[in-house]
Amino acid sequence: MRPSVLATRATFPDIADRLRQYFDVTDNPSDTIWSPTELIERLQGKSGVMSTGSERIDAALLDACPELKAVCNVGVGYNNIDVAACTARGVVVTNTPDVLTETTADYGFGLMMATARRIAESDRFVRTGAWTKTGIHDHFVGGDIQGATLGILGMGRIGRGIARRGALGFGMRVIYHNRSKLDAAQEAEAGAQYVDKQTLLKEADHLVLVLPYSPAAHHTIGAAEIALMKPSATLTNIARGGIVDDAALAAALRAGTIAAAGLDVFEGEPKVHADLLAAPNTVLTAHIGSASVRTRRAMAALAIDNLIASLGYGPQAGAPLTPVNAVRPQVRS
Ligand code: 8YV
Repeated sequence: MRPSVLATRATFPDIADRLRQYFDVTDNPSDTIWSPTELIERLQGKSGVMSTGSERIDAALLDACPELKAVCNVGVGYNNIDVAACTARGVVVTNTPDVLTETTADYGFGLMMATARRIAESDRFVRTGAWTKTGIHDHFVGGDIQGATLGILGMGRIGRGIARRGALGFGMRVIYHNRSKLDAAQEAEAGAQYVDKQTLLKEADHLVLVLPYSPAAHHTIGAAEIALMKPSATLTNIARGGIVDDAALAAALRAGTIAAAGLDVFEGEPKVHADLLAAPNTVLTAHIGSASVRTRRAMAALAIDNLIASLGYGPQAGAPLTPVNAVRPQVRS
């Protein structure tokens, strides 16, 4: 009997067809967001799931779905998955790193630029019809990128990509803070210099957050951290909601503690804090850092190849391409 798998969100049909070569597939063409109970119902009898950040895979779900053997997430981040609970139950977990690095670094850099140069704010102004004269001295003046200091918190693959763009493309001084310091060769390649967190906050003209979410990283940036930043500084978050205390950020933006914020991720998204929605000096986007057609297709393809391999089938049988835990699946074919 062919194993059954579940794809929780609508994906590219031509790529998803590959799954049907090996499995009976239940998918979600209408892209409905299922409640935890609905998800558990749909996972009954399924050996594998192609999941996304919208679904929480925790111990309670795993206990209710004992046949589940593989959780293959579409996304480099996997804070929606309790990896320890999966490992303890022999469930393979995979993610989709690398294929999204450059696209997401492009986006982080672009959001930072849009924020510093007030692009969205000016766009909104033009649309109101209130533009009657081309201003000179105080007309949407923002912060420079060229020659400014770029601060990066979290220096994984995407952080290093953003650093390279700043150092090589825009002549920025790039400083970073990370749990571990890069080695000299990596620092030279990224054009970035390690500093402590306080120095990063104090010296960055534009601070970009790219660290993974974990409970320990909750509210890494709150009122106290924002207070250390320059009043002219910008803050860009492409990491995860919850890394920033959104209420504290909204208050700081209103008070002029910092100049502006570019946010692609939010606490409790897709809900957005009302004070952030109301703040003129924000650029708010809908968690689209990796959203280029090529990259989203590559992410889906990688997640599908991981699922096939994790259930012991296909050319990579038993050896998922990008595993998160060390559970080794049985080979079936
Ligand atoms: C995904 C992301 O779109 O890769 C990640 O971690 O945040 C995004 O690229 C999101 O996770 C959807 O699952």
